[in-house]
Amino acid sequence: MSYFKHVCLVEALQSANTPIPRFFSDSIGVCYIAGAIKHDVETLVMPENYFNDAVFESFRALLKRYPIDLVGISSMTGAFNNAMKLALIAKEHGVFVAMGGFHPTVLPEEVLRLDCVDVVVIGEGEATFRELVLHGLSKDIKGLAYKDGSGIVFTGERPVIIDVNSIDFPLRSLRPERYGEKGSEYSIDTIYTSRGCPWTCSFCANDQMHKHWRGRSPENVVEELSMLHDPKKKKHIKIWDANFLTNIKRAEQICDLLIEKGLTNFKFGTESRVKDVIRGERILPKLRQIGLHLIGLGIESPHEKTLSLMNKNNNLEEVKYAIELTRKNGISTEGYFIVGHYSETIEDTMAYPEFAKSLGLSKALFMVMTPYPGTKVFHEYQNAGNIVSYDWDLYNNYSPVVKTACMDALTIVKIMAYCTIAFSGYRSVLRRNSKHGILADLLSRLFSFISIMKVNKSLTENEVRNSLFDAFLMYQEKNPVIESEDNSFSKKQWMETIVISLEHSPGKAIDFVFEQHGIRRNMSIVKRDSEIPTPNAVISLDDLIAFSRAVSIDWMIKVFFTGEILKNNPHLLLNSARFVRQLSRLLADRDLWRISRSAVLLYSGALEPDRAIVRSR
Ligand code: B12
Ligand code: SF4
Repeated sequence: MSYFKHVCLVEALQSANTPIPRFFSDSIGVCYIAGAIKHDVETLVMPENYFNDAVFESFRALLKRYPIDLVGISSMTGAFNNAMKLALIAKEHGVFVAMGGFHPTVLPEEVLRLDCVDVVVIGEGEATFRELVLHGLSKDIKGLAYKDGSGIVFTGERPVIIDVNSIDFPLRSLRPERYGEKGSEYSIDTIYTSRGCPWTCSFCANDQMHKHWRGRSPENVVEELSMLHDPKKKKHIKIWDANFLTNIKRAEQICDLLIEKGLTNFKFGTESRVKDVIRGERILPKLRQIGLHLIGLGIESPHEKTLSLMNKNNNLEEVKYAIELTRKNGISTEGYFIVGHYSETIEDTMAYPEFAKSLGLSKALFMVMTPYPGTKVFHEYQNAGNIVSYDWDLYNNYSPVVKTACMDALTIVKIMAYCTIAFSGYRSVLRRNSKHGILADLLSRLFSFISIMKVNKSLTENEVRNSLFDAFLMYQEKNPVIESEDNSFSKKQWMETIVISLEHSPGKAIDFVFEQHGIRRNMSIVKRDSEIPTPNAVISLDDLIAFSRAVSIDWMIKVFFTGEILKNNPHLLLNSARFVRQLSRLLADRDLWRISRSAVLLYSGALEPDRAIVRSR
């Protein structure tokens, strides 16, 4: 008979969720913990609603409904304040609280300073948590830290799990319904085919938790995938191993088995190291065959010196070659870059987007250097006095918590915005054939830049406005005129020059001027300092920020999820019962109406700026 019998597990939400669907968590970490104890307890539950504050209410309701005697909370650093809230709620109900995951593993003393946390599970939690459930708190269970009368007790290190095939599959069925799909049926889901990583990049906390690389056998992986496979519904499975391609032979065997068993109705995405892609050249066609469509590569910087300071163990030639290989094999690549390295200057950093473009990446994400506790960069930046904030809510890769020798925190944000703007380019805008098309395209780009900046709760609205505007001015200085790549516009002549202004405040604006000369088009960006009202379409940055406030991240996540599921499975729309259900759900969504109304106002306000005045009255 186990000591704890009624367990609730919950992954604390990141305080700031980036609106990038691939990075939304599927709570797999806690599903692993659930898998380890599923036969030992009478009650095993998880609260509803991952992506908004309703999780707290749902958690409270579970604590009232079941006789929960143990709550297990998972926390990364950026989620720690939410983890604390959950622990406080559990304590209000007098429940024993265990916390695990990256943040408590690295900073157990800090976590145990809270009265609402009873024990920290350090490292991989399956075996440790199971022993805790079975026997209750004991100094004989390795991998725990807890308080006793005289201070904090560390029970000794628990080694990582060597036989990773022995780990129970994550108990996906425990997850609550998410946008109409039950926990084991998620169309967008995560799998780990290995644990750990053989490398030690200076900014990564991997070696605090999962340590060296251990791969599951191909048979074991394919058994789990066969449970996820649905011939009628294409699922998007993220292979979120630290490095899926560490063992190429193993990856190839996984492909072979999937092909042999006909388990190929998947859309896979994964992350890898540049060198592993090169080593894996031979199997790229097979990876494509099983449905791999995207590989994320940590490129980090276009400067060799920085790469070597970060212990990246690859050079820029290899980066170019790896991307060429994936392109040849029909696999898209997404590059991750970190802005705010050591002694890189503003000029050095402004080279990022040009480099990213030259690589032919499908997407590039520019993030800011974030020194997660326990990493090498944490100590380096701390020793140099360069960490400017220990507010864990800001540890999300988009809010700068450091300064460098050459940039203060706000400059780092501006440069991040600059990189995003400069990478995104304007060639697609130039393909639009009407003023309406151009305006809609520009608005959606600006909205996505603002949405990423919104994650940064340390910025005031004024700072968001200034940073974005300054980033455009920096872009304008470097790129006063952008030419269309396409030269086939003779049949679709713009009738006139089209001008759209981005207004910072009265008398301070940037004009985007679109011109057509025969078969070519171009866009010039011109700074304008004049209070004389312009006859052009005007996008007010204030209106845009107000609009982005109206659209919650939670709502965006819902839209992205639904969009992704339908993109992978257009036939679902043809299923009339499902279609009617979807449609009626959509029409009943009040937020949709509210947001559509704000979007129409923003759009029409841009076309006829006077209407913006009417609206604000
Ligand atoms: C896969 C991965 C992701 C995935 C999945 C993340 C997720 N939430 O599950 C994706 C791509 C979505 C992702 C996104 C982000 N990630 Co990430 N990611 C990783 C990666 C590469 C591997 C992690 C892994 O192997 N997990 C395997 C699973 C089984 O482990 P686990 O979830 O940690 O759970 C185990 C233990 O932690 C423990 N445990 C966990 N919870 C609990 C709870 C209890 C009660 C107990 C007892 C035990 C326990 O037991 C579990 C089973 O062994 C690591 C780097 C690395 N190589 O480790 C970075 C890493 C975890 N990510 C990190 C970060 C910062 C992020 C982002 C915030 C970045 C961003 N803004 O985009 C987002 C956050 C997204 C989110 N909503 O959670 C940091 C975390 C550092 C920190 N101290 O917080 C890491 C370490 C990378 C780094 N920079 O150092 N990430
Ligand atoms: S960043 Fe990637 S390659 Fe580097 S140590 Fe972390 S998981 Fe390994």
